[in-house]
Amino acid sequence: MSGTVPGSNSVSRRGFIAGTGSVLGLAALSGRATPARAAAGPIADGARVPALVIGTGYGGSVAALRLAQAGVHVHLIEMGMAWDTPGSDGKIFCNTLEPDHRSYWLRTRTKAPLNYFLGFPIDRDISRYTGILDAEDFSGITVYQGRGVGGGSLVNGGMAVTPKRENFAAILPSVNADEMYNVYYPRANAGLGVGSIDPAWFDTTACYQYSRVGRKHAQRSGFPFVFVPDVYDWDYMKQEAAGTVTKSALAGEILYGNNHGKKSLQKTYLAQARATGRVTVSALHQVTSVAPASGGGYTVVIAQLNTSGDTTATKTVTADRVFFAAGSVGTSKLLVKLKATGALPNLNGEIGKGWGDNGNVMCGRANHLWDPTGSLQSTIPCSGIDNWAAGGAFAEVAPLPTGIETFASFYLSITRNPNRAQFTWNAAQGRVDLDWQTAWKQPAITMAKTIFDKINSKEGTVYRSDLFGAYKIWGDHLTYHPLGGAVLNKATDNYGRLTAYPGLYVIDGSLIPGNTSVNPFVTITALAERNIERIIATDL
Ligand code: FAE
Repeated sequence: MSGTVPGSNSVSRRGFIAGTGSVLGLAALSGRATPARAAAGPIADGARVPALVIGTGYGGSVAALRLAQAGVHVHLIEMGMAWDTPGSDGKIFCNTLEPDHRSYWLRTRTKAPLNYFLGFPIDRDISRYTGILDAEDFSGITVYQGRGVGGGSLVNGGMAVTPKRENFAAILPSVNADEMYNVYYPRANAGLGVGSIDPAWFDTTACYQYSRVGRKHAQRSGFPFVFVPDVYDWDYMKQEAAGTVTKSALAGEILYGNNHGKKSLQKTYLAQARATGRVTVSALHQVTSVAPASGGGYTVVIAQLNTSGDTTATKTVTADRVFFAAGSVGTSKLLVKLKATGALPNLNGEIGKGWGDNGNVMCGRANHLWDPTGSLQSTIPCSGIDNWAAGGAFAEVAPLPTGIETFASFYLSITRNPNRAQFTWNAAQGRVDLDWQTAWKQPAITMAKTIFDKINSKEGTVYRSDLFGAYKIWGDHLTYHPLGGAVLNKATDNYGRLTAYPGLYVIDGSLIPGNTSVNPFVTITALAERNIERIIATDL
């Protein structure tokens, strides 16, 4: 048996992957995978395990799959829900236009990223529940994150962008770019099931009228317009448009989960990992402490949660190795707290530093009446405007899927904002703070304006001022792309090892120093593939 799954040749030389894993994995990459067979779980109090992974986003899923293929039994610990059971409406996920208790993590009112329309607030009351999208407030910024088995892949737009090679040295300066572009980016793209829209369909389908208007305006101002790959199943979307399957992207589903079409990690890396039979997942389990155990390995304390967010049990387990994959914010908060409170005092002084927002800033433009963007808009963005080299901005042409004609063009810009923040332990409050300031978004706004001031001037249009408040143009209060806090080759060695503590690793977006020049999850996945390969080869 060759044991080869897409993009896994170097791990497969160990010959550990089960045949069923290959079959399920390939099915998964079609986007319509049968759910992988459920593994045993949740983790038992007092257990001793070889490898414990904190978090089930991109970094955690890559670590779980590759460790399991190498013969290691892996326990994935996830604070969010499993998201595998339909609610009373028969659906697992709720719609962006009709948010219910499933939408937000422990909030009693929604906190939509775009929270005004025509100048009026659109948030609504919901019941408190361990919902799928966390809008985590720090001073000066709200950080949006996915909560559940699959992490950010449950809520994100699926835009799967490999940065331009010429920008890579600024993204991860200590990493060999040849290896990344020859081996790990291709492996990540294959593992994630990345695909591209059919350009002929793009040119004719009603649901991308908004993108075509974006293309026209970009090109008339001389900006390169690019198609952006995605993990959404493009064939499924065509069938949605044809009315032959249940609609998801064309029915407003995105921020609170897609019931169909999107190849989230549940259908790709995690399905393959579970199919090895060596991976268990404990949902609604939150790691609160990691400290050296007296007999070797690490004592991990885990709070088991109910759907109100209350702790119903506290479990203490011992793990030979612990992988921090709780996302940039989750991993940084844990490590900063553990260093400051004496659980892991020898973590180095770089812990908590180098955090950035990937330069995210949003804006809308008001088009003329002869430039409608369409009442039917696919929630999956498929295009961008590239002004990175000249102006430091890459702007996604984003949907406004309201169901009515808005005559608005909407954009999420990723900019080269140089500002970096730090996480610190606030002993008085018993929590971790982030010192980001709202004014630190100004460079991002200036860079985004290099695109949109020019387009507005060329088209004779203006910015929308009704989407983020009454008379507020810039969505500068948030990020979707938290990065950094445990930066590679600073807080860790060049492969994510926390060297003061053998057997502790960081393997998620916290390794990346604040910016990826494009949407980040392909880079997070590729870096995790690189690091876990080295760790398996040398540490196990
Ligand atoms: P992540 O995926 O956040 O996974 C971390 C997991 O750890 C989560 O499931 C947490 O619930 C869990 N966790 C945290 N703390 C604990 C704890 N103490 N104990 C147990 N579990 C814990 O991390 N990126 C793109 O490239 N393209 C896009 O189109 C895109 N769109 C986005 C849209 C939205 C609305 C959002 C919020 C994000 C978007 N992103 C996008 C960002 C992307 O989802 C994000 O960079 C990755 O998910 C980060 O991957 P990590 O593995 O670092």
